[in-house]
Amino acid sequence: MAKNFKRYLVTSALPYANGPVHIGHLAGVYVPSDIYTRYLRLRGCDVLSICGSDEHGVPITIKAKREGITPQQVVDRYHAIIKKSFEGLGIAFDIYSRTSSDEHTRTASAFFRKLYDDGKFVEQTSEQYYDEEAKMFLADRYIMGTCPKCGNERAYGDQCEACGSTLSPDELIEPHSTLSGSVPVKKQTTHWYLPLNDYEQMLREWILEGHKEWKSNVYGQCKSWLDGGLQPRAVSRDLDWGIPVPVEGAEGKVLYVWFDAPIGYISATKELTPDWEKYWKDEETKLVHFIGKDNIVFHCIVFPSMLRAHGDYILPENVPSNEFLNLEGDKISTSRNWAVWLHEYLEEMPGKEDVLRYVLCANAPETKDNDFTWKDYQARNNNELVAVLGNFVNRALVLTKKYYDGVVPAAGELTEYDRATIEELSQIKQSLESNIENYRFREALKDAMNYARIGNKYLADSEPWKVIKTDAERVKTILNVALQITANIAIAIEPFMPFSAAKILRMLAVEHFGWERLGDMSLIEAGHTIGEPELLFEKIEDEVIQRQIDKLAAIKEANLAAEVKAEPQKDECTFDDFQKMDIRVSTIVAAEKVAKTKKLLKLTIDTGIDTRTIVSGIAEHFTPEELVGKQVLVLVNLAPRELKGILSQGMILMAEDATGKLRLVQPSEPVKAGSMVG
Ligand code: B3M
Ligand code: ZN
Repeated sequence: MAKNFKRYLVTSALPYANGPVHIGHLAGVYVPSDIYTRYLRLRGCDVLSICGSDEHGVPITIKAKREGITPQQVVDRYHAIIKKSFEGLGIAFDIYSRTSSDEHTRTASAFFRKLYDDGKFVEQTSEQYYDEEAKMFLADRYIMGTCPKCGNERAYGDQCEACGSTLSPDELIEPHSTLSGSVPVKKQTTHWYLPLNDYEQMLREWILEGHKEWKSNVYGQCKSWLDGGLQPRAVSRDLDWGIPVPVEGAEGKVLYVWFDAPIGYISATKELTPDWEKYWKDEETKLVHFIGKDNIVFHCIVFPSMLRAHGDYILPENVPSNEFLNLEGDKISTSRNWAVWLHEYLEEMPGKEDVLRYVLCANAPETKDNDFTWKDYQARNNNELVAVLGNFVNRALVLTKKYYDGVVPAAGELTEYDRATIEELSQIKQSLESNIENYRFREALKDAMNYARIGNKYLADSEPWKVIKTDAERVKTILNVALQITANIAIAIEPFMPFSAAKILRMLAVEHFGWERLGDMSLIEAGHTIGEPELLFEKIEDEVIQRQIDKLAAIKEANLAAEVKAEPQKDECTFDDFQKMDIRVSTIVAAEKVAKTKKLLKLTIDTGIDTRTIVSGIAEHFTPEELVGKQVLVLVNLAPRELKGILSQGMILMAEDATGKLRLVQPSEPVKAGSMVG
């Protein structure tokens, strides 16, 4: 049963401050949560939107080690980049905080302490891997070894990235510490566990019975966790980065990052308002967590158990989570740099904030994984934003300027067709609202765009540019209707494309309207003078897109090169073996393709000893023209052999790069032909 809420508390997953934000994060979490909160604000609801950087955890300490800086330096750098880029895209959080803040340390410590004092934890001692050289316990990510499933020698203690298996450190064959390289030993350590099994019944009733309306991916994951039976989960770690466990004798132990991070939502709300408790502790607040699908268990099972164990807090009403967005057919990956990074996008595509917001929403992975491609980005911009939305708004404004010097004409009597159009428009609002309220943002965006589609059709059918010659009065009505539709568009698209909504209002020279005015066909009064029309969106040319595609191609090539492992060394040879080879600097004097073959080139070579012919299988790598005049190294005493009826006397030395492309091996400076190599 739909419940009426007094206020909303919207949280967006706290991004790890170990890298910038990319389009996958945006499509999965931040664009949807921003649409949702902007909509609620427009409706005049009491809503807070909370986010911040997640600054603890092992990935941050690993990044710091790798770069030779401190974890604090890592999080300072990325917190600043992430915060600024969110602002740049118009993601309007009420607060963007960070889990290294004092308020958070206080709040998370107090939360732990209360559970501890109330006896909600169980203490357990277990054996864990310890690095005797680095003198510390090893987080799973700090242990490497051979994957028992696929034989990859660089599998981590929690996962093998080669075959995707989830592992535990005990499963690794020949484990070693990535910190010192030494073989870790098992050592006893004590930790605090939250017995999730104690909350199983509560979770079953609350989710499986009470929230059947949750998205099927979220509900399904919860069900399979619950059906599998819950186990106690450690809420502390042996690590030197994080919030110290606030218990005596717990030196060297910190709160597990997934214990402290969700409490970050609470700390940030506290920082924002002294009134924070009513958002967290009053049943009339609707709490909604926007998250990525890899965070479902923490937000639906672990955090609610923590909140219940504490006792004072409400539980989320919904936990909308999207699937993953891929990029040009490949999984987005921070470590492989396979992403479109928000801060780079904002720099390289200035003024195109709404284009990205639009594309990521129109193509959001709401029910299945989806793919972002630059071609699709271009097509959506050119065919939808420019051709439909921009075109309609521009025609309405430009014609008003042209015929009436920008003064809004009064509408005369409406025709049947006008009425039918207005009727069609009036149908949209309800669907738009219900789609947003039920987290179907793609459909909602289609609804919002429908105002422009209908407007476009209205102008195309009514042809004011023709009618002006025969019935000037009628054109006044047409343009009045078109301007009312334009103003409605400014309201409807605001949650999705706030920059463009503001621009339309500026061009109309009117103040901001609230959501309740949506559907009103008298938003703009007759006699009002509009502002200067400008293009709402610009066509994106092929070159601009090609630059982005090329950038990704370069990343792919670099990744490939990094992945290719050098061949193992060949069997030993003696100095005499080597001496037998006669390698000479030579010059290619002529080159031609060998007829009826794809791969062969016939080369005429000046070896300094003689001029001879070599047939080489390199026609797919070089054109004859580019070879002529080049110096190369030639093994001249290789036994001659016949290829396609041509006697080949020697072999040209080549190097193969990571992509399989051949390159000539040349002296760094020109050398006299015939010079010996050795
Ligand atoms: N930092 C995980 C992530 O970025 C995490 C979310 C925390 S939400 C409390 O996938
Ligand atoms: Zn594996």
